[in-house]
Amino acid sequence: MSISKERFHRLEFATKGDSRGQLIALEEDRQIPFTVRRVYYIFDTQPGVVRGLHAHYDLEQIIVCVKGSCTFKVFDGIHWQTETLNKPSEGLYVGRMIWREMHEFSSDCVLMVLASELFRDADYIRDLDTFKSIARTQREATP
Ligand code: T46
Repeated sequence: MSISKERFHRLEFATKGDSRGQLIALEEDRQIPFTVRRVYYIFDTQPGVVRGLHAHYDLEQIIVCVKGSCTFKVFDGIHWQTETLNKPSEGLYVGRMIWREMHEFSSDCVLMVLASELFRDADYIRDLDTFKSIARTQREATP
């Protein structure tokens, strides 16, 4: 068993290549299933660093490794899943209430993130046991 595709999945983007090079376009309601309210990027991550280590109550994101590589470990409260990103033509959709950790950043890694909401500290769950408990409560409340 793995995390439901509705909440977490891999995406493949069409590359518009020609003799000059490559271009990838991400458009709302096409590749992006939400209105993009924020874009941020992560780069210069130092060797051995683990980032993330949190979940979001409400945020949805599309994460693209536009350069280099990095490994995501994600957890829905039941299943852990590991996905490596190493192509600008692939991305991850990470829905609500998914714990995420980013490991094994290459030194040239640039992660671009498209987010459905503005930055809000109160949307973060930063403790794994708290996340497990909230995820369990939400599962039990779902018919
Ligand atoms: C996520 C993963 C993939 C802001 O001021 N605005 C922002 O939009 C963001 C994302 C962060 N910040 C501040 C908050 C911290 O002081 O930047 C600092 C580093 O953020 P954080 O430690 O949360 O970074 P990561 O790499 O652990 O996690 C980030 C996102 O926060 C998170 O939503 O899913 O990237």
